[in-house]
Amino acid sequence: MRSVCVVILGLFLVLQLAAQAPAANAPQSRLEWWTQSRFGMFVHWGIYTVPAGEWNGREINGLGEWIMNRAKIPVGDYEKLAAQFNPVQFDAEKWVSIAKNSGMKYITITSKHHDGFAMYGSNVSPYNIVDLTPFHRDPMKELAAACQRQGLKLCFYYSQTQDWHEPDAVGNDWDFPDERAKNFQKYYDEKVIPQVRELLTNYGPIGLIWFDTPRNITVEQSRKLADLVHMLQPQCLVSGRVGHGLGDYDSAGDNQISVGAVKRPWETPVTINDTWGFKKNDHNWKSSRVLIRQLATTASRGGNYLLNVGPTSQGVIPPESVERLQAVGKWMSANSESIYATSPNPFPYELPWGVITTKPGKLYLHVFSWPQNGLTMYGMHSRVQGAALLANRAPVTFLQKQDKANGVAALNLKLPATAPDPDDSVIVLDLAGPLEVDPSLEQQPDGTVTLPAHLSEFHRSAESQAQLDSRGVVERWTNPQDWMEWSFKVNAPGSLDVELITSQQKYGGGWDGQQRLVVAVASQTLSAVVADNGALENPSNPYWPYVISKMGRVRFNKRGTYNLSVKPEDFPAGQMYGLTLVSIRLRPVK
Ligand code: JFZ
Repeated sequence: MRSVCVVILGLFLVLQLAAQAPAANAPQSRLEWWTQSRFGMFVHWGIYTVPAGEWNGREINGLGEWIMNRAKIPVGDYEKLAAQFNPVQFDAEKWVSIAKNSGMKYITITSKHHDGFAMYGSNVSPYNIVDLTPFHRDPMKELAAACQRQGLKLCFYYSQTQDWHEPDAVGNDWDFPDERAKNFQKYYDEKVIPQVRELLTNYGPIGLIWFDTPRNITVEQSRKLADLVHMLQPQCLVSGRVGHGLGDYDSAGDNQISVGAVKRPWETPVTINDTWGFKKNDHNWKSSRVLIRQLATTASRGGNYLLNVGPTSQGVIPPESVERLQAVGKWMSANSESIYATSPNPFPYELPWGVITTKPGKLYLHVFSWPQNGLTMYGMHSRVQGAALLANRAPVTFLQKQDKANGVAALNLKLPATAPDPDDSVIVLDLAGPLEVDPSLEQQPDGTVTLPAHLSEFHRSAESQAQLDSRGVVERWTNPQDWMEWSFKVNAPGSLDVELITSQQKYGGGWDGQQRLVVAVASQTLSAVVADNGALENPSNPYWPYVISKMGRVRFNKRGTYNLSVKPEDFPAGQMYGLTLVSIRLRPVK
């Protein structure tokens, strides 16, 4: 038993190290403040907030900050918005305290978005807020001072490749349709490099530069930008979207929270409604419950949560955003210990009731779905010496059993009847020694077994199109030669219903069913066709629920380790997306 534990501990440490290894190009010290923060504010602010989603009396679909592109507004017309941009209600101290009171540790603001308009006083181009608007102030100077005073890091978003104002840059094909006439290098040398230099010279210490949409930038151009940032401010981070993997950390797709084991430090940018830049008709606000759970979930997967606000042309952060940030702040004031400077979930799989974060000697259980009869956890080999509700330190009664006969190490927590915090009640466990967990997949106390695609042994044929995306989902399984298998432990024998959980594409939309699959487990085989038999909440994206397909029922007669395989039997030809597999789920028959 002892040696098994040591091996497991060893495996766990290796997994932990891999999960936290920084990018080769980022020294640990540069990343430290950032990985400890876990939570930042994104601010999209520019002259696109004057039209606020409407052009010539017509509502323009898409993101508010993309209106120039979506409505194909000529440069000469768009430029006129500058004269109407006068954010007299802008108050840097207020913005920074809204961020700070919600628990955020840094602010990343658009210094220049794709429209090319600099939101700071630039000597490189007169196309900027100080020179062209009646406001004539430099909000970045004021934010830098307010951040210094209130102890937050200021960071700049900078669109390096797209610049719809410049004839030589990428993106504007309505004013500058002749692609061959474009000299990207000239735009890059004469605007991008000197503007990035200004941003890192005139505003004190900058936490990071959030480059975006690398598009067709070359390796040399990405590298020179990253080097320039590090040369001017060695502690300043470079975002993954600088291009060619040259950033100090990875950026997930917008509004995507990865589920798989991400090997590099990563961040997810998230909108509170559906736009980054203010749109007057976008009222699709996420609830504060969704935001709190996304923050905890991102931390449990080792990432940073960058939550966006889109202030108006008056300089006001929408009250709907402020309300929600205040609710997150209220939760953080009691629970931030379970977010800042935490390490991810030590188990390779997700738990049915919520998510886990850790610190040396501590395990934080973020309970989203409050169990009726207390909470039982398997696989905890560390001895627990105390348990309490984090928010008020109320002790939680617990019992830990090491049942060697069947290999189940169970921890039982006795809980009050109702959730103390319906958004996320955090229970903190005090560990007597180093963290030791059993990383193998096993049936959970509620009887379910979840077999995630990213933890399978995936037998891919040479012609396979399938790949694991950054969510930990297998996309484009179209090849009938590919198959998957898992091994897992059954703790409570009996009959289980087998379900296949599939997803839309990473950025939403696109789902193919009708594939016939064979599931083999415990000397039984099930043959079924992938169909839409219901929806399941998608933790990565509230707008695109997963699809449940019923595969049939299997019986396990005794405890033990089993192998389950999924093999194609008949795949329809010519599918565009193929199977997009999240997991196999086995659930006890009611
Ligand atoms: C970009 C911008 O175009 C957008 O306006 C906003 O600033 C956002 C934060 O970033 O949009 C993207 C960039 C990358 C992805 C999605 C949207 N992506 O990788 O999924």
